[in-house]
Amino acid sequence: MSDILVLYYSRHGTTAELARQVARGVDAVSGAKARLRTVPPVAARARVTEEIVARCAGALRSGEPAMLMLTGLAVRECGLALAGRIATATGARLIAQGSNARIQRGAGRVPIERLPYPVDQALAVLKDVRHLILVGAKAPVAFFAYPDKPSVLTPDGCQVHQLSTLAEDSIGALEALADAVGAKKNGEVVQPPGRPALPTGALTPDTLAASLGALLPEGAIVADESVTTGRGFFRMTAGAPPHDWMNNMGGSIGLGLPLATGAAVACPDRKVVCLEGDGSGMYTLQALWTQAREGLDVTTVVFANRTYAILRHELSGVRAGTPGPKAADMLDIGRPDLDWVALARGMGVPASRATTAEEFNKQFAAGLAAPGPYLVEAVL
Ligand SMILES: Cc1ncc(C[n+]2csc(CCOP(=O)(O)OP(=O)(O)O)c2C)c(N)n1
Ligand SMILES: [Mg+2]
Repeated sequence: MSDILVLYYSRHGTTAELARQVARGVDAVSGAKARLRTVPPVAARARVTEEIVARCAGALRSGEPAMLMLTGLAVRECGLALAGRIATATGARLIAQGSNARIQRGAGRVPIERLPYPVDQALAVLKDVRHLILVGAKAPVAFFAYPDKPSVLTPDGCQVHQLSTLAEDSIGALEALADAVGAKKNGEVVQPPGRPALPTGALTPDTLAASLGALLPEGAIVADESVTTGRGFFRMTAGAPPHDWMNNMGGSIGLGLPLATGAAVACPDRKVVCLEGDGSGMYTLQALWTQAREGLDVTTVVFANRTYAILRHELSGVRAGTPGPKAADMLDIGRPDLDWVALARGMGVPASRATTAEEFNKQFAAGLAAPGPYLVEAVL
């Protein structure tokens, strides 16, 4: 029988003793020999050079339109506060990368929008920028190559300055840049509190956004795989009480439900809200059973538009012509329609179906009020 390795962090004095106990347990149960190893401390992030900070400060002082594009630690509360001070001092605009692992947002924090996914919208946002300063972010490019549209989203004549990479110390870099441009402590403009009114009428991406904005609880953790339905969710939730927002980072699928499950395990004292596309949700719906079994406090909303809407948009974006019946059928997830209420209940999660904004408001609020998992199928 091979040895079993027990890894532990040695940050606390009691950890080593606990790890020894675990190892003795492993020995007793498995008959194997447990070996103990400490996990090496996480290496400090590399600091950026003074030259880079000076170059970025020069760009900000040039008088030409500048923008900071942020991600990683720079879109947590403290990074955003520093970026906000720099914006106040220099007139630079702020934007987050299109995908961000975790943004801290809501009332009292420096508000930030993400670079839009659709190429035309992204081009419009970046059109006048002459200096783009990347803080942990990568230079923006289109997700796909579309005929007659650029892949590089920055306009001609825009200089791109990399203040810090994702692996580097973005917070230290922002502190140094704030000093270099004479940004004032507490000079940042923060988001005032404000919620939209509860929406009425048809259930649409806009009314869903308003309902989220009206009801999102303080301290919520949002796991967002809403794909096309959620593109306007940021605007309507900007003034909600402080919360964390986690996005899918790329072209993978099925992240939302397990991400919400993990967040609820990690933070049992916070409400987790999972925003899930119906197509994406089908890849990992067994996470609902874990939520039921572990009594996890997750309210899931499934956007039942009965289609892979994004792939329809992409097909027309690459000018593939009008899809024939076979191609169209590949993008459709009806026939039969998925019954998310039955799927959720079948895994032990109480659920209901909303077809109007009024129904959604009531059911989403009920889900939030329940201490365990709940699922709302929002029929679009
Ligand atoms: C593993 C994998 N398979 C397929 C895809 C292609 N894909 C991207 S988004 C998507 C469907 C998203 O559908 P849904 O969650 O219903 O959101 P909607 O587009 O309807 O808003 C698919 C199939 C992918 N990105 N990864
Ligand atoms: Mg869909």
